Amino acid sequence: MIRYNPATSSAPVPKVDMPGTERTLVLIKPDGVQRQLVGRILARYEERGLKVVGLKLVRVDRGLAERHYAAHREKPFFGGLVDFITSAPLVALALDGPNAIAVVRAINGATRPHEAAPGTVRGDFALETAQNIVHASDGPEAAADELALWFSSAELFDYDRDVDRWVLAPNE
Ligand code: FUP
Repeated sequence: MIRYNPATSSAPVPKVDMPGTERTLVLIKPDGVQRQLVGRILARYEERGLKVVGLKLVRVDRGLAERHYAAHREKPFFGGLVDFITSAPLVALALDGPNAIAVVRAINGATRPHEAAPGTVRGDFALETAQNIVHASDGPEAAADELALWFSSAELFDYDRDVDRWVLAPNE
């Protein structure tokens, strides 16, 4: 089959349908904002090709923080985690792309920063598990739940980017 080549084709750019596209939630937590790392971290997702479809600065209340971390409610670190995430504004991000959930988790690195590879957000910027800079959804179900928790539908944007023809493979 002949593949569309954006470098040589004069044909209209085909609409890029993105099978396998996922949407995931990222939080740049209060430590990331306080340490003035928002731009650098956001750039990592953007440079990889992921599309920002939601973005806001939020001072989260305890109710939302407790719902977000409900899976950890019984853990000894739960109280400290909620205190930390409510202590100052954070950045909530919704990102789209092929395999976005796994791609973002790989960019962020391991939960425990001493296990995070250099080149990852946590491997480059964090030392402590309790202050590990970023959160990202860990699967499709968590992503759907967390996106609904953090963003209203009016805060999420579906739009095309011209660059997508250079980032995303066309449909077979
Ligand atoms: P992750 O999905 O990488 O954010 O990791 P977890 O869901 O396992 O943990 C959520 C958050 O709980 C971490 F970002 C930090 C905090 N945590 C601790 O403070 N201590 C721990 O031992 C484990 C997690």
